[in-house]
Amino acid sequence: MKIRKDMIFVVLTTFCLSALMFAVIPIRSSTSGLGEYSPWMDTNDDGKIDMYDIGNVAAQYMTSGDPINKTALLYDVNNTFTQLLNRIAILNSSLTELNQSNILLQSQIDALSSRVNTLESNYSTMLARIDALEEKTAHPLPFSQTSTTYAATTTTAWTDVVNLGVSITLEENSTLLIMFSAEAYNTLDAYTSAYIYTRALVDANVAIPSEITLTPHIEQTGWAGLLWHHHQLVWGAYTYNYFATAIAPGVHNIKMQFRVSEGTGIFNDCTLTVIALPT
Ligand SMILES: [Ca+2]
Repeated sequence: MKIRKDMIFVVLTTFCLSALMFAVIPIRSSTSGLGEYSPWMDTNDDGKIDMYDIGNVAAQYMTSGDPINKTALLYDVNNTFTQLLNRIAILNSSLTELNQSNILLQSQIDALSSRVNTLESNYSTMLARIDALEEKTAHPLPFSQTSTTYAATTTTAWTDVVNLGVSITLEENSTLLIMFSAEAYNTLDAYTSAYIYTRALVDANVAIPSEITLTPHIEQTGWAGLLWHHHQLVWGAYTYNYFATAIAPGVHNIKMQFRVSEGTGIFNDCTLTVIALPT
């Protein structure tokens, strides 16, 4: 009985090997040559064809079912792979279009940001103009004034009246109205005339009408042996208006100057008022 069992095993094994070879040959013919490794026959996927693979086939001996068309399966796989490649290509195309749309969108965002910046700048400019208009409404005419209690000179050269100068800030071209007043007299009481002259300066320019004779004196003809002579007037109140045209926007300095023909010119309680009239 043992001999018969061994014989049966040998016969079954030989049959299985033969059946496996006949089953493998058509498949290998498309993937591997005779005697070469075929992954289709490697049932346990260990990289070699050995008894384990034969055992796996033998274990399925005499079973039946629907056979798999491996070539068709390969075609299906290839077809699916091709479809996947096509879909990848379509996705790549969509991705490219998306990138282009993103670039366009970013460009539009940049342009919009630039316009927002311009609007913000214009808004700031508008606020500044509103502030300027409100300031102009509150103070429609720029003006400045000052005063001093005493000033004197003994020179015939132009001299600044100490503490009788102002600065004014103009927003537009203007005519300046310069108003000066003082109590004054020339202390020299002699046979010669003694005057006080004044003028106004806008920055380094002499305001219109240049110098004026501020203080008068009395001329008296001779009688009873006296010569023709003069007398000063003691303390008189004087005022004079100057003006300067086409004064540009900006900060300007206005001051009074005086000089004498001789003697000593004295000012008390002087005022200087400057009003800007936009032109
Ligand atoms: Ca194997």
